[in-house]
Amino acid sequence: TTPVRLSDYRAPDYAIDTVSLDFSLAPTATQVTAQLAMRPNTPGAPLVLDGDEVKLIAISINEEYIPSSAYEATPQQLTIKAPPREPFTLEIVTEINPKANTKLMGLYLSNGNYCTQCEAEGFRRITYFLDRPDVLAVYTTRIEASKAAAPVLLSNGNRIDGGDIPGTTRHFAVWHDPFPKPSYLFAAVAGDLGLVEDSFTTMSGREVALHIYCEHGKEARCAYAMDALKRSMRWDETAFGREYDLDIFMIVAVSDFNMGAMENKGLNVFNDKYVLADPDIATDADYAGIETVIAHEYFHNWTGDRITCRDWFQLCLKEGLTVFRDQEFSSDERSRGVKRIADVRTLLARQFPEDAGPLAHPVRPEVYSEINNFYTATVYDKGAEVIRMLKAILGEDGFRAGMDLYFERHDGQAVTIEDFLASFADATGKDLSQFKLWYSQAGTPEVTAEGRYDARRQTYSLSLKQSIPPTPGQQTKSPMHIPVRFGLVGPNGADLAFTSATGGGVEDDVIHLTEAAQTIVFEGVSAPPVPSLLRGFSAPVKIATGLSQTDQLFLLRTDADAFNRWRASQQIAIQTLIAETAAVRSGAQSKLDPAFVDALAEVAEDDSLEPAFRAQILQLPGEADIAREIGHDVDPAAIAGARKRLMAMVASRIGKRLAELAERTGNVGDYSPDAASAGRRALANAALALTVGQAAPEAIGRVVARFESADNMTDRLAALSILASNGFEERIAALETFQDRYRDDPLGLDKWLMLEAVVPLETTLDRVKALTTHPAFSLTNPNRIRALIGGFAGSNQTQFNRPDGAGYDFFADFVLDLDKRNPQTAARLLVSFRSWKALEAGRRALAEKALRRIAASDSLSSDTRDIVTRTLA
Ligand code: BAL
Ligand code: ZN
Repeated sequence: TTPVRLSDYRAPDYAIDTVSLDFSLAPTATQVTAQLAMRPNTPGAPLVLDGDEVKLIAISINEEYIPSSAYEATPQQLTIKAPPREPFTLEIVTEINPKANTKLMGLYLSNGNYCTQCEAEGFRRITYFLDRPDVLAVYTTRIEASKAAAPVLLSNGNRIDGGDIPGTTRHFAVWHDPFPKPSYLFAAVAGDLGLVEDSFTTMSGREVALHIYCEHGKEARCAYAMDALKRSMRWDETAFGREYDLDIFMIVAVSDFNMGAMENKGLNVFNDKYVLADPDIATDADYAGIETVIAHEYFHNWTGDRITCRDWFQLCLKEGLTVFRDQEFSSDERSRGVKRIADVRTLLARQFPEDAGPLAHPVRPEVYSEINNFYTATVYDKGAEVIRMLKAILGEDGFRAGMDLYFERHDGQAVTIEDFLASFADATGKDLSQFKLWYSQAGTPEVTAEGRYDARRQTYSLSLKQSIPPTPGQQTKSPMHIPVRFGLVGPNGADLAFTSATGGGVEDDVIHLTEAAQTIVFEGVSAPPVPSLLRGFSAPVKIATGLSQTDQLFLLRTDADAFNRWRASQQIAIQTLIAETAAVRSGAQSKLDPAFVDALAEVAEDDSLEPAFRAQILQLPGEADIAREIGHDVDPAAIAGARKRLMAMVASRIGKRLAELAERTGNVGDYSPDAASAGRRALANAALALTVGQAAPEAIGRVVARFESADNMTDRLAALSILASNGFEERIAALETFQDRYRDDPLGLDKWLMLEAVVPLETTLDRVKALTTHPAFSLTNPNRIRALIGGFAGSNQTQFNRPDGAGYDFFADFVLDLDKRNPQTAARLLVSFRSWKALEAGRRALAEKALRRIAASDSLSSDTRDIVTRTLA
């Protein structure tokens, strides 16, 4: 495939004002009749429509069939050579095969129900179309199907007609969406589904019907999603002044879905794992995930649907912004400080490695071969960080004024990052030209800080430097605008005042770092401070503060910023674990220092702190976190060994205290998914996980007892996860019990598959291989694949990276096979190799060999071809 470049963007030659679709549904031969009201922007230009595996049945212009010499049709394209120069109606009849559609793009069957996924380029698998986001049309959709097989018929907008078709066993429904939209937001669903109904009154007093559709029998599991939806609708009114606009809002939960969910106008389609919850099947984290995804898709109604992207390079325009909005929503609904820690954990785990490896790309990429591969942590999560920085720079009021102007100016349009930033610049009078580099320069900026206190002058000077490492296609970079939120922590733990700050760039508690190097001199500082920098993680950068462990322990105990207390604990742990990894590799004695472990216990037992925050402090960096920080010549076995030594020391030194803490925090009472109860469970489970490092029978027994007595999925899974992730013998019986309990429940079985895959033992590879033929597994369901294969490659550092390369070989075989059925899911799995260049030489060579074997296949999809090529480059 030829790469697509941002610089080649051209407005479309034709506009499509209205689209009238008529679906006659049948599993293997669905007929689609599309009537398009076409208007030439470039009269006389050939009309080139996109297609993908569609069969053309008939074509007419202004109700007259056109001769076959007037057009060229392939399954990938339909070209009308000389269309009318005046507006005209184009009618196209196509035939598609939903049953054979294993790519899960376009119209497909999931558990016998018809559903669609059109973003990014799936609509062209339904009919020939100008399948690009800057072609906005008003859609009317008629769906006709067997009444018995598909009593429910849904599409975007409001339902305007429907009924039986006399003399047949079929019926129909007609939906009309008055809001112009691009084809990627089209959706249709038909099937036999259960329904949960509710309603919402908007801020202007309009009544909106809320419908959630799911598999029959699962209705009771939709209650939390419905509640989250209503809270999201209210929040968007209060926080952004955004009101819902149709008479009905629908969510459909399906079991086969490539992504988390999809924001189709008025008809969101969801992966069922982001809708269905009850205490027996969902963990606290699942509940939080449902809340976030429900909110995210709903918020897209304004940031994505009402205002959409001009082209796919602008994906972050809707995704980064909408992730920011869902993060803010969850922060307001839960604990802001703890939510920030959780979001930064995700950013560090997913985006930082991407930015540091061969797949690095800017938040707004400038070239792509396959757009499906750009639904990345960089576009989503770093994209959200960019919005957060914009808010930090403009302030609360300036940010809101810019958002208001953006909504006012661009409602109903398909726009760019330039349009977005212009709204903020115009609303606030600020120059955002340097800030804009965040959209075009890839790579994680590295900031160093050095401070010096002058007791005689009572001054503190802080020198900050920034540099951005090279990334593919970008060797040199310019300094960025980095907002560094800060405090100068005095000896008693309170922030010190200062009378003035010279050297540029300080506004309230933010240093605006805009040069490659900047020295700020604070005057009137009464005592030597410990600088607390990047509070709340105010910018997605790496920072080297040069602080001693003593200073970091001081921040851990006293910093007014909860985020930086957490950050200090992680930094100390990471530095300790890096040193210990080196010790393991060189066969040296343990170098672990107990001071940090004692501080951990102190914070964990501090009842003045939120339990959820203390739980975060107790979650020590995982093997992947350590690997990321080491960054090169990574030996996963040595890292695991170092972590094991630390866990052993933690258990021996503070295990008893933590067991008691778990005991007194763990019994929360009847299960409720609220943030406070979830926080207490998280603290108890995190404490329990740190008691088993010596593999003492008593400690393991306590975990087994917790597994057996758990009355909710959170505690059950937490205990089972301790047994599995430590490879304890006791896991075998417990995994068996768990599997049996959830025998008929795919979402429960996913958790089981995942835990089987993360056991850090040599036997795991064979176990995973065997499980690919287990009845609970399915080669066509993305959730099963992500649980078992994704769990193995993404969360089992030692066994995926086996020194003999057998983990890579198995994984490569699996990806090659999956690529034939579902290229999008195969390509996403393959991203597990994104850090292969950072491995030590032996594993690196074996990983490269597996990647080259994938690359050598001549039947790769464009999705997998793109990932493997860039990964190897
Ligand atoms: N637009 C794809 C799914 C999502 O980000 O909401
Ligand atoms: Zn989104």
